Amino acid sequence: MAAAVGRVRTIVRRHSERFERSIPLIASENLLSPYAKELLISDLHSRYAEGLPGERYYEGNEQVDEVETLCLELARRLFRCSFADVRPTSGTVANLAVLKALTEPGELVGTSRLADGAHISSAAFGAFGLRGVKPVYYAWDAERMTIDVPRTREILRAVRPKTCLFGLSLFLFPMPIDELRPTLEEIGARGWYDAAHVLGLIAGGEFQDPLREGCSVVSASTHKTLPGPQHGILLGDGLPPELAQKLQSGAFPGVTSNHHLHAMAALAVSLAEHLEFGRDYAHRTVENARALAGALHAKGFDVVAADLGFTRSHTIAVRVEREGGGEAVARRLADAGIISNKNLLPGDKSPKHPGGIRLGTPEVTRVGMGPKEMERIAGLFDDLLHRGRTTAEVAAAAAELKRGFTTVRYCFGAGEAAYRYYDLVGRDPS
Ligand code: DSN
Repeated sequence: MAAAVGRVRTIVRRHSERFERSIPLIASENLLSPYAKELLISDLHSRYAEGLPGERYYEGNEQVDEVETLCLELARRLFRCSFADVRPTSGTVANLAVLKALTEPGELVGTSRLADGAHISSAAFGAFGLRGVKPVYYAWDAERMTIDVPRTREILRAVRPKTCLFGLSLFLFPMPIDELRPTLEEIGARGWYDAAHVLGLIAGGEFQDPLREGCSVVSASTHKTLPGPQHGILLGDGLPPELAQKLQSGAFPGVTSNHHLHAMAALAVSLAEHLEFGRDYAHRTVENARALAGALHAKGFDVVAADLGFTRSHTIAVRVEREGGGEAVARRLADAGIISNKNLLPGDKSPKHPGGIRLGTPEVTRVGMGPKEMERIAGLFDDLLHRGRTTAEVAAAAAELKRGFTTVRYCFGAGEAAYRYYDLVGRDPS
């Protein structure tokens, strides 16, 4: 089996080298800082700590308690709120904890459709289905890429769900929570916001702040625009104590047994770093998204929401039917070293044939790229998809562009290698 160990190491090394040469444009991905990454291989990885600091079911948790207490303080400070729980192990697990706390099986919950950009948590085959709640879909304004407020008011008044979820995975513009707030109050519904995509932008002051706009609970993953570890978080402000307690018991024992202590410690570092560097990082991430969208538009690509300035987040969407459709284009780009994903866009005829691709700037910003590099990336798209340059030529140009951008920024220890395989033991076993 030594050969298998060596083989896994080789494959992961190849993966790391590939990403070092590539232009990573997945909107939900990012890079960890060196100080956060180091904690993922600390001894915390080997331990159990069920419960809350000071109320554990295992011995040996004194240092874990200190780290988790600090992590909670940092989360409350970064998001200017009174409640945090850092035990959900992912965004979907955080959503399940909220569903357990706020809903009962059989209830109706307001949300957006998958085809309008919602996360799979809202689907019958996702977290909603697991909790046994049924979606009530908001009306969608495909021109403005956001909820259609007047029609949604009518739907909510007719159906009266007790919980309304806001937040998307194709998240171009803030959601009209402020405008819907009077209707939520009228029908007695609680606002819940899935901030996974925009968490770092909210903290950096670049996106709507759902806790200030009337949502009482926020759930999120912590590794997209917040450049932290793969993990989850719950936030709230001024919650009634019984609701805070329900969220905590939703997290444990509801949907986790142990939480992932190494990731929680890495999250504490990422939150501290975002307090220090997050405003600048969030600003540049959005600036880059708009620059990339503008440059693609100028090269004849059908970038969604051109009349509205393309985006106010880290994400843009491009209709690529003319270039061969979402699936074919995403594959061609990946072969040429540009990593994106195919994406359903409103109006697509079949969910099996997405007409678009989704592009995000969290990672290219994290390695120090700016608007000039966004122009160059748009040029690579044009060369490959409009001008007939070969895959090999574009891959070489992408790798050349990336050569100057392989270290992380906006963190302590900035300038450290970002993609390298961490070779702890050196040789392969024999
Ligand atoms: N699937 C992720 C995304 O790419 O948006 C969210 O969990």
